[in-house]
Amino acid sequence: AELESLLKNAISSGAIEAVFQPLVSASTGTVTGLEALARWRTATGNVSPEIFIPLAERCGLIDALGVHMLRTSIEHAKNWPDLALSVNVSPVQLCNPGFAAEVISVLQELDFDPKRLTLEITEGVLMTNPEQARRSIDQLKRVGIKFALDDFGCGYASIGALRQFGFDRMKIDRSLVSALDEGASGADVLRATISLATALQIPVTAEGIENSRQAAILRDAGCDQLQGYLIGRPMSARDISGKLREDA
Ligand code: G
Ligand code: G
Ligand code: NA
Ligand code: MN
Repeated sequence: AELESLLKNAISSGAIEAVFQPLVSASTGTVTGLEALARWRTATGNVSPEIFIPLAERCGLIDALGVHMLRTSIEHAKNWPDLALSVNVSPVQLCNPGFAAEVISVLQELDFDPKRLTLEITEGVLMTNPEQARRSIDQLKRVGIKFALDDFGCGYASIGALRQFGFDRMKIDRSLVSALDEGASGADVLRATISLATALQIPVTAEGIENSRQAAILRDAGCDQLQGYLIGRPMSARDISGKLREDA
């Protein structure tokens, strides 16, 4: 209960910040987008999103946290006009009937092109509340927002769901990527997954790339976008601006 009121305070006071992790073109290595990730820094240390996101979901704070993350990351992204922005959305938010209208009004208020925005969602919501998920996704796709199916391969998401819900991109979970270091079958599973997505004309991002051998396998297997510590860690907005200047 105490953590809950601290979280509520952190959201309203702006103590929850966005960091940004680069998404690069697999063929050229150019940064084409950034994924916003939430960070909560307190006087006594950082609280992991693995703790405070589920907490926010349980205690009814995820809508406020989600809108805060959308706003702050868009405000920063206005400094990087050539890049796409990806924001994570909790299944709980997507099931809220007011979600789509709220996202659209934030974009209008901040004058941000919806075509630059990708919302990353995990598969859970597609099973628990498919009707509401579809309504939200359809409404947001109509204004030009894109959707990525996050953490693909670590749960039950089917290739069918990719097509059914109109996903624009698939993100391969980092557990599948790290399996490349553990034996030959890892690469076969990845190649099969990527070729199914490619057959549906859905581009694939691989996340969690930590070494150049993984990057080479994924590039050869047809991923068009790469992400991970090898390419860039999540960084403050200031560090991202510095990196972009270096790359230019
Ligand atoms: O940033 P990190 O890799 O520590 O994130 C841990 C988990 O928290 C990941 O599953 C990530 O998707 C999730 N997460 C991070 N930031 C956000 C956010 O702004 N919104 C939601 N819903 N999840 C987030
Ligand atoms: O669930 P989602 O894919 O949004 O989670 C992103 C999380 O993965 C973030 O917490 C981020 O810090 C972490 N992450 C990003 N790249 C790497 C990586 O190369 N290796 C590991 N271990 N974690 C990563
Ligand atoms: Na994500
Ligand atoms: Mn992911």
